[in-house]
Amino acid sequence: QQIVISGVGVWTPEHTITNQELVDSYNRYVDAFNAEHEKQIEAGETEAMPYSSAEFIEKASGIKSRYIYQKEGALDVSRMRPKITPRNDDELSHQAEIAIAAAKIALKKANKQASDVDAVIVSCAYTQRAYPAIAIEVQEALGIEGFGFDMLVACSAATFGMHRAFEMLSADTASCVLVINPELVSPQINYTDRDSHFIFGDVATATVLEREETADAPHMYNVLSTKALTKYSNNIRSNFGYMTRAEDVDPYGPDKLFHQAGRRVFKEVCPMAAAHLEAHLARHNLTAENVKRWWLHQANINMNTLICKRLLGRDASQEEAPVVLDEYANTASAGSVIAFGKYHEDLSAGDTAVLCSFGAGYSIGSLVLQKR
Ligand code: CO8
Repeated sequence: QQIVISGVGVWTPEHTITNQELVDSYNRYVDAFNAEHEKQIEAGETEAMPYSSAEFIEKASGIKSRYIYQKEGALDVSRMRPKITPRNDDELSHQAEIAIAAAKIALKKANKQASDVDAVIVSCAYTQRAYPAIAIEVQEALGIEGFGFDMLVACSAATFGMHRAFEMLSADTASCVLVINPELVSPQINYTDRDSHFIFGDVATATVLEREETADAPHMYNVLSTKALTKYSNNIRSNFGYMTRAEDVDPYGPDKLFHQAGRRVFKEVCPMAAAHLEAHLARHNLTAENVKRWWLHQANINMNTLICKRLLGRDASQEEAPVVLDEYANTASAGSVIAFGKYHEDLSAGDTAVLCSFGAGYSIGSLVLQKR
């Protein structure tokens, strides 16, 4: 039976931070730190913090700006983290709120009511609590009968969530699945680290998957197949977790936030992703030349350029492999879904396209799609 993606939704926060705003705040923090530690720095006991630069950021990453759920606090040098007001247990949680906003857009695109859905997967890099599942909170708020669960797969959470939906639909354990990626990542960004302060932005994306018999929307994609790969690596890591309280360590320490060996990630993940995609296409007797559009993970412009060069033997155009990094930055697992959401309506029936994530884990997830 044919499984289709019948709708996709992208919810974008209202606040932005440009590279220059980010750098100005970080550099003020550096001045304050270096002044405060002047004596230790002179004595060689402490290293002076280096400045960040907007030019470096754009050149190294392709990022010009990013969205943030709550801007207050993130650029305040006495705080350097967003200020998010806690909500009571009987109020809708922040992450459920943005998940629902994306889900509603995806449902509308798919011509579906919440009552048509019978499974909800919330899949993202972090959930704001362990339980009850954000997916079950979303299910309740939307009035969905059935079941829901949360999944964490960092950069590949969105594709792996879609894979699970594909399998549930194939196995007939669900008839219409909502996969939601509320990537509220800003609380995990170390705004005092110039190597990573620019990388991430907040967003929420959602997709609706169902069998073709029930699907009825103007722009739908057959899922021809899925392919996943994971390989353990410490090069992208966050040690934040529920054990921190018992470990008597600083809950805000830098190792508790996102950190990475970016160069190594770049070197190791690019060839893995290209080989993975070639192998996936080969299953359908296809090569890269047969692919009309690539909705690739959006971590770094140079990564996407390199992967496309490996696959095509040349640069890919913005039309072939749309980039949303400049506006959204890296949004963990949601990047390829944003690219898909914004650039999928113009393809013709029968066109082949690929959606693919790659990153922390390491994890790679792909779907070979065909426009209906
Ligand atoms: N301003 C000025 N200079 C800087 C800055 C800055 N902001 N940052 C670094 N530099 C300096 C470095 O210190 C270095 O100086 P030196 O040569 O003196 O040591 C020099 O610039 C060059 O630094 P790099 O070699 O690190 O620079 P690169 O060209 O490699 O670019 C990148 C750095 C952009 C990080 C690049 O390596 C990269 O993108 N790699 C791939 C990273 C990647 O894809 N990561 C995946 C991210 S994980 C993910 O997608 C989801 C995880 C879960 C979500 C987490 C949410 C919080």
